[in-house]
Amino acid sequence: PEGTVLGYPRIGRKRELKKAVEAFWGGRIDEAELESTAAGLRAATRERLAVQGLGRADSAIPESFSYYDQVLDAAVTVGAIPARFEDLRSADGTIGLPAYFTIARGEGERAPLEMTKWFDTNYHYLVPEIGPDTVFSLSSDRILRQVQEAAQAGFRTRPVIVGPVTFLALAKAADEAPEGFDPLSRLDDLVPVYAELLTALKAAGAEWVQIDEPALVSESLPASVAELGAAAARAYAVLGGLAERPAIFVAAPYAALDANLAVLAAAPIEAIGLDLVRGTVPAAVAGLADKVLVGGVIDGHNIWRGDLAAAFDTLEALRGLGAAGVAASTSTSLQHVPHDVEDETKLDARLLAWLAFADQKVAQVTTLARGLAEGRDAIAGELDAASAALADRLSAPGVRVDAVRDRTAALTGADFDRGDYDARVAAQESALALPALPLTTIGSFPQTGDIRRARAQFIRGEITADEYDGFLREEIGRVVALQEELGLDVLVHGEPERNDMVQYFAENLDGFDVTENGWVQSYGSRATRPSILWGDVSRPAPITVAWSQYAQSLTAKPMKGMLTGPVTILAWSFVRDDQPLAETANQVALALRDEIADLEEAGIAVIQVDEPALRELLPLKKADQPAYLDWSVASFRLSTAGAATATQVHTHLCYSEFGVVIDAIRALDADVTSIEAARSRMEVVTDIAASGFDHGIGPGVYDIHSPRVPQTTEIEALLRRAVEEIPTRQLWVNPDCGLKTRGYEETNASLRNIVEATRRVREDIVVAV
Ligand code: THG
Ligand code: ZN
Repeated sequence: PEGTVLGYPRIGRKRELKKAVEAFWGGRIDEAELESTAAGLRAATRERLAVQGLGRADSAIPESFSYYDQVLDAAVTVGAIPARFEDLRSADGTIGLPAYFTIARGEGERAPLEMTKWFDTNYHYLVPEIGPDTVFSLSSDRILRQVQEAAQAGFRTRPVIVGPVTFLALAKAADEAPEGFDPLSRLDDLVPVYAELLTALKAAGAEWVQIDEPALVSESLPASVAELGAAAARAYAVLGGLAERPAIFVAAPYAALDANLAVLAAAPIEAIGLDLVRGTVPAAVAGLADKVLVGGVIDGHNIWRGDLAAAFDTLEALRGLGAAGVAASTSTSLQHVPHDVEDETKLDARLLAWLAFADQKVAQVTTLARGLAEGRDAIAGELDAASAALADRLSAPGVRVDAVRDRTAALTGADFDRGDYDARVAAQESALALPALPLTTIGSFPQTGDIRRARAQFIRGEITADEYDGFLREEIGRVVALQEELGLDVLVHGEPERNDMVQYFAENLDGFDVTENGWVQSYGSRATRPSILWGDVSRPAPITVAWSQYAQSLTAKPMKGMLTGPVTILAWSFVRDDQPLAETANQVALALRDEIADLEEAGIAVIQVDEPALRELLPLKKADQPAYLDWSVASFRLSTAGAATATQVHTHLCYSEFGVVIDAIRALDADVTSIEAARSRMEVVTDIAASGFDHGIGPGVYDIHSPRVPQTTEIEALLRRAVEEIPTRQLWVNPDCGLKTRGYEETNASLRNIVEATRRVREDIVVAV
């Protein structure tokens, strides 16, 4: 076919999959009912894709469903599960749905697979654990059954699976593996199982298979690009050489394939997928003459309708490489965008015309495919309509606002610099008078059913703004009283007024809109609704000030003002693509800078600007990383550098890979940084100490991602390890992350233990001094 997409959202336009999966976990529906809901979603997807113009019988429709995660799907298909879950296999060795979910979510003392970011997206996958003794064997026929299910409904679809190189490149060494073990060393043992799968897929009626190998584009994995290429050459020599197999389409989304294009071109496969949104049309290489090149010209990462004529030009340039065929596609799976613009009823019609969610992108692909088949004239109307929408977008009110642009244009170096750190420490010490090892929390307190109910009632108009306001004030009062009773030193108001730490700011800044139904899977059954940043950003009025001021009025202890940083606001939104991210980030930063000034004016002396997503947008290509770190760090500094010397600026970062960004964290120049550390048993403090980091640091002592309450002795041991490696004057005590997803029972017990552990460690410090 001349057009396809690399994958489609799986959660359902009304999040039907989330609801069914969570009902199954809760015992409210049985496995058969879950299977039947999922089959209904798959059927609806095939039908939908066919209606948008993808062929029913030519393998253009991907079979890309997943109950939880595509990497877990691959692990279960090839039987590569950790030893601690082996007993969950059925008598015949297969891994059923309940076992699949247990591996994803853990059970009692059996930890689940670790979760981490999928390339440079906001999607999280489950990390396979591979050791020297991991046995690879086909352990699930789910993908075969989906191909057969499609055939029964009159479709010939194209099964999609994460490829063997990417699977191993993303895996971590199993606990029992020897030091230095590399999962990629097991490639030759894994490939035969993929071979068996391909042969079975052919027998099940699949004419094509899509094997996703995004690892081949990444320069940010433990294996080098050359090592990954060598692995791909070995794997695809075997798979391509099979007598009985479907045609093989290897997709390489998320960035340019660069040198590994030559590897795939030389392999005995039939089609190669290129990301031509992140990458450009490559130079010709040997081996293309018998390949189909699938040009990923429609952005799978973003929701803009975009420049369709330019996309068609790109496909025509791709034709110049002399491949056997060229097809139109998306740059990545559409799992990263919501289902359908048609489900938005409240967005401005003008904005709607600029957008393309998954269904609209499928239609764009089929338009381009028609152009490839029939010539440019056949689609001139569609190309012109897209160009007109783009022109309208560029000239629409709010997209370019002179006052906002004048302000960013006038910035100078001094606007990014807070001044001498030692002077800040002295001023803050006398302003705040905190004890050694000051105790604080990251910001949010549990979002109880009562809070969510009140918000829903307010949105539906069932309670008045005054009633809702009163409810929130009461909630803040309770949270402040609790922290005083516990004996924390720097308090927070708990953020009951926020649904989501990005959406809340998007709702209160100009230049953004939020969606009603624009859900995108984040991990497993969880999703977010990324906001749409479409115009120049400014702050029409103070956002958080009244809440912080009210909370401060309830206590003599310092109350922390709570903001989300510019990089995270960008990372967790769909961002305009018509100007450099650096420019957009500076606009957001200036809005936050104004908010900080207003917080100070209202008497707030400690202000936290969270950047949990700082690591997330790091480009996959090494050459792009320094520029990214420059502008991202600069935007944080711009947001905070207006703060007074005596104002203590905090930041918080969630994920643990600090090695990569430690220099950037230092460059943020926050007075205090809190980070995740409990799960790694404080190992990260060694990196911090070794890096010479000399500002305040709060390595988390409580893993809030688990319902477990840490014991006092355990926390005390973590703190003592931190005290050994990091000077006491730098150290803060806090949980790993916000408490939003926890219940009050665990929160109270855990915080009480943290306070007691800190008291014990403080005693020894005082004695030692
Ligand atoms: N906000 C936004 N993006 C994020 C996070 C966030 N991306 C990364 C990380 N945090 C992802 N983590 C989660 C954790 C929980 C949920 C989603 C992403 C979650 N979502 C609810 C659900 O799926 O039921 C819906 C929440 C809602 O009603 O808005 O629980 O914190 N922007
Ligand atoms: Zn966090």
